[in-house]
Amino acid sequence: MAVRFAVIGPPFSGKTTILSAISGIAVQDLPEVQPGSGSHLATVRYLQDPRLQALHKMHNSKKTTPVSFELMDFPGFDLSTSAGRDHMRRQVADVRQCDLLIIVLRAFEDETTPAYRDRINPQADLDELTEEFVFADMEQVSRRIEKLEASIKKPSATRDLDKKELDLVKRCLAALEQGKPLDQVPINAEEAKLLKGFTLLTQHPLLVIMNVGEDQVNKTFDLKLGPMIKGSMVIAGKFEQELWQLSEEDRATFMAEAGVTEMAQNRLIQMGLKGMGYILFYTSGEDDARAWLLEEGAKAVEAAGKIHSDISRGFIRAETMSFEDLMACGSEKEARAQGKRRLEGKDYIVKDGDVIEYRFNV
Ligand SMILES: Nc1nc2c(ncn2[C@@H]2O[C@H](COP(=O)(O)OP(=O)(O)O)[C@@H](O)[C@H]2O)c(=O)[nH]1
Ligand SMILES: [Mg+2]
Repeated sequence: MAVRFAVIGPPFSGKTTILSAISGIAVQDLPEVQPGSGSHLATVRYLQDPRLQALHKMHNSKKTTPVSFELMDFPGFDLSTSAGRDHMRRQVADVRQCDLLIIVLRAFEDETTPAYRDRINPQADLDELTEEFVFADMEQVSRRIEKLEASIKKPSATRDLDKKELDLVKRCLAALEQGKPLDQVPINAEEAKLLKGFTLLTQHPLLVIMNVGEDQVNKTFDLKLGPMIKGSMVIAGKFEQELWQLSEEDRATFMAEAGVTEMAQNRLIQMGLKGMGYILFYTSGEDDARAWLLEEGAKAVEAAGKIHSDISRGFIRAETMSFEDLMACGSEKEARAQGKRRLEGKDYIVKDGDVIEYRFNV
């Protein structure tokens, strides 16, 4: 299962530039999802993961296997015309299939690039888009309410279930009408399952990227995110895109000059993982240093299943160290001597950065 980020926003905000800046793939080499569609898909191998790099170095591993993400950018949503809004509605089904939504807002100044609505106003662009998302969700929920109200009038095998769902969608509609995110709607486990099936836009984690010029990297923006948005970050899209073309040495020089301390790929993935509720754990040795994606709160035996079903089936124990402990000790052997390498059972809740070696028997 690949985790997919949707990159969305107004026209000319720099969505495709951001896709290139995060993936390191030049714009002309980004594959189009459908020829002429204006949307691109990039697979991002998270090679800049500092922990993975350190593990690789410590074990002198023959290879490194990072986690991969898919980034899909969409044509700009022009909400200034009804044709533009219709166009956005047609894109929504694809956006909803993504796990995380990233809104790219334009803050960079450039005379040669037309500005959406002839203005550079990230706050107005953000408010307009989130409002439109709420509307799109309200439409979807209202259609469901109509359907359920009709169906519960007749006796049917699903009538009880339909009643429960109707109650849930009505509460969702009420929340949307008040501009509240759906994760604030109190629900039980059964309802959570139902809700998941709706894949409403505002149910997704939403993040904001401010696409700025190189000279604005350390400027603070007074952007009001509102309750729907889980986080924001500033990226100099064009500048970051150009960094990939440089040698490591030149890159460091340019970054220092611009006051950029960490490349956007690393920052975005960190924020994305947090937004989606995922963590990374690692397996590492002479053959391979490898990062694995895991849902936050998952147990050691579930993490084992990500690697191979045999390992979860024949699970004996998980020999676990935190990345920090391993680095502080300098080797597995020393970590064991200092009691930092623990023997964990099936139910151990894996933590972000755990380095695990499984013992199993099949
Ligand atoms: N000066 C400057 N230009 C940018 C920046 N980001 C994008 N652009 C330019 O803006 C234009 C539109 O960018 P693009 O990524 O295609 O926007 P999209 O329509 O949102 O995908 C292109 O000519 C980019 O080179 C930036 O950070 N600074
Ligand atoms: Mg584009």
